[in-house]
Amino acid sequence: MQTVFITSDVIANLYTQQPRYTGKFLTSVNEKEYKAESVLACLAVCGPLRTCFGYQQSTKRCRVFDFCLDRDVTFIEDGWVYYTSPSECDEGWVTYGGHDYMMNTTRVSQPEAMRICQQCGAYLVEINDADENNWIKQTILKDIYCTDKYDCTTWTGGNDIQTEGDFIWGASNTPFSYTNWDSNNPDNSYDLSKPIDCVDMFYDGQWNDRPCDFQASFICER
Ligand SMILES: [Ca+2]
Ligand SMILES: [Ca+2]
Ligand SMILES: [Ca+2]
Repeated sequence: MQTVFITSDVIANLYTQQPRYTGKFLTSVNEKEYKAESVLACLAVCGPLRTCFGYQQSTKRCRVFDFCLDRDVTFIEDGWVYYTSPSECDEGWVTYGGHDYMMNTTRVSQPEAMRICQQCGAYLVEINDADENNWIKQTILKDIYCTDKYDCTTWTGGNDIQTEGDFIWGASNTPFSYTNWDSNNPDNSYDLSKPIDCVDMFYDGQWNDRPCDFQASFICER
């Protein structure tokens, strides 16, 4: 197996070699492959929008991806070395029940939260049963508290945008099979000037409906 060393400070500062992908074939829907004379040339092809790339020295092939995930590793292919750019997506994941979760405390609208999760190869959290809800409450929401619980909520991926009162999980487009609504919610009421069609969670793990442009923390799941 060949080893490609990072010879440039530029690469070293922007990207980290990922030993777990070395010598593997990585596939992803967003993959593109190019000829590149060197790792540096490959990086140049990547451009600033890519978060992951691979280079095979012997064939001078370069593959670029929007992101690299463990589940995208398909088979052994000697000589490939992969690099990923350190980003918000790399740290803070906690595993439960075969899924990873990451809390992001930046307050954004629900559509923006969905976009950020997607960028990390994940989706805005979809809560499928009481166990998952309890775990989120006890682990991810455990340090959150505010006097008015409406002030410090966390987005889930739920909405009733399509049909009022029919709640679905946005990423998988599936109806709620489990719910943990707060006793006064969903009330489809808050600010009557706009639709109240997105679902967030109070710190006690109960759910609420509110306008999708409200700014809240959010949890990505993958
Ligand atoms: Ca889930
Ligand atoms: Ca609604
Ligand atoms: Ca509400």
